[in-house]
Amino acid sequence: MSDNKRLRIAVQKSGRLSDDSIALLKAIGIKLNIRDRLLIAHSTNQPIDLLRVRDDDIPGLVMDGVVDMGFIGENELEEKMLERKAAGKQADYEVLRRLDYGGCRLSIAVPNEMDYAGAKTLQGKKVATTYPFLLERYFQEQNIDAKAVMLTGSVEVAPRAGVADAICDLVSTGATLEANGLEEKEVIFRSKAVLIKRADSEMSDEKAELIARLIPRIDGVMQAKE
Ligand code: PRT
Ligand code: ZN
Repeated sequence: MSDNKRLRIAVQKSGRLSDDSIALLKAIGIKLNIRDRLLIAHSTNQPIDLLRVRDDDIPGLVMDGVVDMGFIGENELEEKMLERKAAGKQADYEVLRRLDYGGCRLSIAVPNEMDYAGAKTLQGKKVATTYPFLLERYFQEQNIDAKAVMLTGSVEVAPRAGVADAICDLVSTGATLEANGLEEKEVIFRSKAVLIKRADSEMSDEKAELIARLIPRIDGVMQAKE
């Protein structure tokens, strides 16, 4: 890790984005020696190291220049960007490519029995979410005075538990909402995985050239899948 000449790429250690991100790196010819418990994986044929972390940490690692690139869901990226801006922290990054996996939407859902007549119904209500900054932005855009209640897990049970009136959570098939007696009402953000790069100018020419060689290969792999 201390070798600053090697390109550092952050990937989710274990979760929905891990397998597709690693598969993409392998498909563009990067040989990786990944050992399950280890934070770092070195490529055996390229000057590249993988940093394997929780997805929540990836935007900050890129924005702080700790890693050169990262694979992340746009939902997490946008939320962290808003959070950092609110805290007066540097929040710049560059999107290199939008990828073809990790698709989902961040939606507001309400209990089946709620009399819902548009977003205004949420006025004065509490909405449980893991994405308070994205949700607050939506409330502002819609001129709704409602409260985002932060929960890092089990968001979908919040209404039944009496913690909130509605929820705002990621949805892909909708099965989780249905199983919890909730109905999707408003899509507030559509997300896919993206490959991002640090935006500062500190990057060496060697690293910039390596990235410039990798990107067309990513395009090739994505085109081949279409
Ligand atoms: O441990 P770590 O912090 O790294 O992982 P995590 O638990 O925070 O994230 P993870 O692996 O669950 O998700 C990583 C990223 O995958 C998310 O940030 C999204 O960009 C993307 N993604 C795509 C999803 C989903 N689809 C998804 N369906 N992330 C979460 N879900 C969850 C959702 O929160 C809900 O609980 O799946 C459930 C809903 O799914 P359906 O199919 O029932 O609608
Ligand atoms: Zn996470």
